[in-house]
Amino acid sequence: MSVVGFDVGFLNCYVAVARAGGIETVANEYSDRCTPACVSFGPRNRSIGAAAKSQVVTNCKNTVQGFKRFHGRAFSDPYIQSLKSSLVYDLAQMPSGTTGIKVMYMEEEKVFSIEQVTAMLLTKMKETAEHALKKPVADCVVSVPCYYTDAERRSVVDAAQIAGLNCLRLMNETTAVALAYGIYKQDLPAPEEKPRIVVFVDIGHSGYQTSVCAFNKGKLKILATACDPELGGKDFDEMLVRHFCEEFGKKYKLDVKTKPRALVRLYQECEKLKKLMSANSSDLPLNIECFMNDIDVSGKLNRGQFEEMCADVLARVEAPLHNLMEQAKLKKEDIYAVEIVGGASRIPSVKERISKFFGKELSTTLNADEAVARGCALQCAILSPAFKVREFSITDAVAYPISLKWNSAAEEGLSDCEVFPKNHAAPFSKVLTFYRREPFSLEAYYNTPRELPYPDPTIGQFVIQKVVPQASGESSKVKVKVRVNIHGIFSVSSASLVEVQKTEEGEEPMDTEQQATPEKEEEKEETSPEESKTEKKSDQPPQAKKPKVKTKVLELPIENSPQWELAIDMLNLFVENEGKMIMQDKLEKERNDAKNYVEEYVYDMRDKLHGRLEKFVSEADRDILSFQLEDTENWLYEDGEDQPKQQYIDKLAELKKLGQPIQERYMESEERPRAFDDMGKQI
Ligand code: ATP
Ligand code: K
Ligand code: MG
Repeated sequence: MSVVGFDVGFLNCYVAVARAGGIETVANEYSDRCTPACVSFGPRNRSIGAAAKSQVVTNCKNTVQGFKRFHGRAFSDPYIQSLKSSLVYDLAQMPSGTTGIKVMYMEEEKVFSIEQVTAMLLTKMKETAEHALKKPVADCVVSVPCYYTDAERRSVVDAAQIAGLNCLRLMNETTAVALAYGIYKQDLPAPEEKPRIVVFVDIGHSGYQTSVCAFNKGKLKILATACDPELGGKDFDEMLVRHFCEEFGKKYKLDVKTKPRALVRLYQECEKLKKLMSANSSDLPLNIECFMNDIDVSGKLNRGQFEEMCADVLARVEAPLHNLMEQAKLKKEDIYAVEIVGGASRIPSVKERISKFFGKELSTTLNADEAVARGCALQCAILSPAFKVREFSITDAVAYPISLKWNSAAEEGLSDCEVFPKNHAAPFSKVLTFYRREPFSLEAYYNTPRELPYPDPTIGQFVIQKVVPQASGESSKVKVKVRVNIHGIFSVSSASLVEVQKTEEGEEPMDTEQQATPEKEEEKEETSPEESKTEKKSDQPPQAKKPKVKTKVLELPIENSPQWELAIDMLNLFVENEGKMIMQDKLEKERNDAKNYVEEYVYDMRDKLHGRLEKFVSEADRDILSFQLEDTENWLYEDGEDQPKQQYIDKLAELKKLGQPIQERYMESEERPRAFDDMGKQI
């Protein structure tokens, strides 16, 4: 059992783990707690995270960033098509119609699905967690934006599986933040008291999420969420890039947009400048050497000018806040605190807007970068039977209203019904009743297409199979359980047919009211958001006056076809391929390490031969070894630059054959006087 939380950000990822001391965010191999969401493909291996980010400029066409927004989207999606031209790497269509990326890897052109790319990132984060915990990691909780649709969520669950992870929950980012906020609070109102209402705002690189949450002792409930999936730090970068492209166009006659490499560098410098401006309101410089055509460029900007050019972006901060308060039907006075997280929440003018809207100071009690990962790790700890944490119940909210439609039995065309309205508690199950003689199909869809950050409102098709009439020829009562599960994904989780076996008076049971309206649903809401234990398998408890009915419940198979589902054989293939690529990276690392050992030995021995080893080697032997060291050094820069691992191992052994005896003589002479010393002490 591992207790791990992963914040998979658009730009920055964080890993938090639970250890004896509590929850902590852990650092990667560069001693950095932030791992860039970046994967770079090379002729021999992949680089992931910080190592990949350092190749953004040098290997720009094969280094992918900003792929979080490709999940669960068709390649033909207008959004993907509009993004394509602004990316320095290529996209491609997967056989299933979803989005993939096209790169050169192992000297071949390869297309990877978005699930595979995110899996690569997760592989890296998994290693970071394993290194910290010193044991294998599988169980985890992964964050997703609260505005993610079903298809996007399923795609992330698949990515986790490809990385060999067992994702116990996909957690909405703002809900993770709410948990990180609430679980340690000792002074929350008692369960029967008026809850404490807190607004959470997360503004990252790509998205802007807000939620309003009600806290009582031992529980939290998300009341509403409102988002702008297209507002974040990147939009501010965009404005800066546009500004400097124009300026450099005039000043240096450079067309930056034509050179991907220059553009990537400009983005990097603009992001740095934007961060500096958060702390500094005076004029700040932007200098790039050898920017394009060997020209050095420079410019400057201050915060006032920055805010002016970002006026349109800043104007979008308020709308989701309005929307949030309207949905929750709350007044500003009801809000106890407004907690902000996410990197872009550090921009002074963003903070100002939010603070002004609520008419109060913002709280920054949480770590703006790590709160999401910490919340995920806390959730994982709660779900893990092996870990003891304070009881805390988490009720999330459905992001978009979900409806079902079906062909009515009476052949009156389509019927439909909203099963989960917006902000309905989740996870949650409901039981619907249908009267049918034959198999039937349900289509689930989001009924507010305008709200969706997605052109296709379809969630999926679900066919209830093996439905047959009763022995009497009447329609059968079919109970269908629909669910928004712990990941926030809709499913038809089970279906059963109630078979009437016999009645005491030999009569058919009549439920006239329901028979008259065969398409009417009977909804059974569970009191607890978790799977209900009280649900009865067969209804109609025997009553004295009514004929006695004996029923048998038959489970029915369901054919699930969620939109953009990754086929199981593809998933298995991706799992297998990820394993192969991990192995390839490992081999390549070993090869590089073996090469580095040779290099280190050459430099180390050369120094020592003229230093402390000098007295322990004859002049003739020293000359031979010196010559060999020099020879090896030259080899490393020429033929030896790119050789199989064994070549380096052999080379090192060859050098050691001469070097080792010298070192042994030195060690011996070092040891001898010390041995005498020890003996002296004993006497
Ligand atoms: P998302 O939540 O959209 O998936 P993310 O989690 O990767 O993205 P964060 O790490 O929360 O995003 O934030 C990154 C953004 O915050 C970047 O645009 C970065 O430039 C910006 N940022 C970080 N620090 C500052 C700062 N001091 N001033 C201004 N912007 C900042
Ligand atoms: K992040
Ligand atoms: Mg984030």
